[in-house]
Amino acid sequence: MTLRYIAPLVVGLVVLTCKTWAAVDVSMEDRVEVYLKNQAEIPCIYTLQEPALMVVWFTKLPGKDQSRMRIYYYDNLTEIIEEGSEYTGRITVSHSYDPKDVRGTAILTIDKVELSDQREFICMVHNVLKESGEGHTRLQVFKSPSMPVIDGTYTGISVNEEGPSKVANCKVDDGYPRPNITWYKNSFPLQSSDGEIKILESVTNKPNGLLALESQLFITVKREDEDAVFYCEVQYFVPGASKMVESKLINITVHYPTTKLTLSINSPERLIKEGDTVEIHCEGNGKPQPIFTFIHKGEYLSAENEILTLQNVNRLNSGTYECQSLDSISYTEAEGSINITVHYLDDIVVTPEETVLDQGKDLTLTCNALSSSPTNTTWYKDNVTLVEGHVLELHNASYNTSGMYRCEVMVRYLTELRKQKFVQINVQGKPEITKGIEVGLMNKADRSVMLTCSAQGYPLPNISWSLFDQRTSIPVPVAKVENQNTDTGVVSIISVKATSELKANCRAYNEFGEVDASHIIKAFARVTTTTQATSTQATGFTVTPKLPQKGGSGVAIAVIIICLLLIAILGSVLYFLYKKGKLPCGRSGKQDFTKEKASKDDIVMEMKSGKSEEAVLLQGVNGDKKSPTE
Ligand SMILES: *[C@@H]1O[C@H](CO)[C@@H](O)[C@H](O)[C@H]1NC(C)=O
Ligand SMILES: *[C@@H]1O[C@H](CO)[C@@H](O)[C@H](O)[C@H]1NC(C)=O
Ligand SMILES: *[C@@H]1O[C@H](CO)[C@@H](O)[C@H](O)[C@H]1NC(C)=O
Ligand SMILES: CC(=O)N[C@H]1CO[C@H](CO)[C@@H](O)[C@@H]1O
Repeated sequence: MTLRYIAPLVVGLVVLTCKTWAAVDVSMEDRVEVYLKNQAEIPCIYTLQEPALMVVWFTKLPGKDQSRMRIYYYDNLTEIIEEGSEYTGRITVSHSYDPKDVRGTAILTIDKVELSDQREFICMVHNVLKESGEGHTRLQVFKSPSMPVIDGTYTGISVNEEGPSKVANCKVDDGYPRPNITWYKNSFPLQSSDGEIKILESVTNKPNGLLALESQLFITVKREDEDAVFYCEVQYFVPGASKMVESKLINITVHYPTTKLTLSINSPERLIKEGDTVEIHCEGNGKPQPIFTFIHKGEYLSAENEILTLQNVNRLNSGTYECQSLDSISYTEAEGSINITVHYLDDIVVTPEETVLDQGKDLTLTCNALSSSPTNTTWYKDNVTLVEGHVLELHNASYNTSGMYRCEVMVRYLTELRKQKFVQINVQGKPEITKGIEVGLMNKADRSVMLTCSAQGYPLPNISWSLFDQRTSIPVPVAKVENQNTDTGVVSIISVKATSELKANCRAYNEFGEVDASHIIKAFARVTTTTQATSTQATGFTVTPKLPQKGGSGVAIAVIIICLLLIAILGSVLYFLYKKGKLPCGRSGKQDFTKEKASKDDIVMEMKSGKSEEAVLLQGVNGDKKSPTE
């Protein structure tokens, strides 16, 4: 006997000694348990003074007649295993006798136990006096079932179903004897109860004698069952024990009607402005989601079921949006709504529209734009903030007050929503010449200079030029005039050839009056090729102070130093001659000398000006070429 078979034989069995008041005392186990296809051993123990004369094993046939069939015979001479029985070739009996204990044992071993072996086995023992005694053991066969297979109802079970609905199905196969199936919901076992829970079981006897068991669970589904966990557990007997196995866990889909609708906007943290795209979501508290309908101002809107998309909204899209639903099973109606405000900012209106004012006058400008929400208004001029608020007050208007003003309106909590408007303010009055006549650089090639006259005023002044020869007072024709309008005035430019001393006059006028400025243009030195340095020096002294030649003063200083040296040499020669008494001493001689010196210089003319801003002849010598006008 291997250990494997001892265990089921011994464990958990009630061992009954079959004490019949027979001549031979035989004891057997009441029941022997064994797995299908395994080997079963059935011991038969007798008490005799000598080994048994004869041992016979019978089986009791199933059925009513309870008739016995001999399967084995033994005496001290022969051992017979009955031919033609289902045990032929499958059974052996081992005999032993222990004289000390006066006890003998005959063990029946059955190979490859079948379900049909589950029956009673009888052992009959004869003593030498041919008296007998017998015992019997029932052989019990076991087969563990397959793992339980669970299947839930995934299509969705409505809480509105009348009575219990099928929730799950649990199957086990090939077990023996009949296993039990127990259902669990959230770890609590379920039992059939009136109306709430129904469990249907069906057992199938298979041709091989094994059993298949199927259990169906029906419950009256409630809403909270959508979170419940279901499983089945199989209990079955094995030799000497009972075991249980759980199926995997399942959830079920519960359907319940929508009673409440919740509406939301795709980005609720942002305010909605005109031009935005808005998505309104409608969600029911039921399952599955019902069919939704959206209504705004009494009109049905087309939506992609739970989402209503509003493209490029405007202020007319503001208001209450209703969502309605109808449950297709329970016909439960539900309703919800949401309010939407589409913010807007209209075009800016600036008052007064007339923005021409007289010098010295005051003007109050207001800037407003209709909006759905509080706004911030700011006035700017040349990108400098003037005032934060609707009202811009201009006092004591001057030409500096003229210019382009900008008003910006911004929705306070929605800064992307902003608009601006430009306003040109014109201060009207008599023209003003801003800088007098400005003289440009000399063009060496043709000795021309540009004269610029800038005037401000409104209406924009006209500028007219006139030129006169300073000596002869004969008018000189004015060549090309170039006028440019600025924000607040006019700039007029002419080009003159300064071949003789000229007087230029610039007159600015409009309907409020006129103003003049004049300027003396000195003649320019002619540029000669032979005495470059001298002529340049002369130019430096005589031409307008804007002469560009940087080297002029250096050359002039060098020339003066040379002259002074010549004078010193001449002086010493004269002094020598005077000491020698060769020359008469008198002022006339020196004067002659200086006249001669002056005539040597190639000076054509010297500028004279009635105005203080004119260049002074000898300024260049002191290294300060700049005139006060610069
Ligand atoms: C199955 O259930 C029955 C009745 O409750 C019980 O007598 C039997 O022992 C159970 N079987 C198993 C294998 O647990
Ligand atoms: C207005 O401005 C002018 C010059 O800009 C100034 O002379 C005058 O005092 C100002 N008047 C007032 C009332 O400020
Ligand atoms: C300025 O000149 C324009 C044409 O050049 C003329 O139409 C306008 O009347 C003049 N304005 C005045 C104030 O003379
Ligand atoms: C060896 C042995 O025990 N032989 C016995 C077999 O049984 C007969 C009676 O049936 C006896 O006489 C033998 O002694």
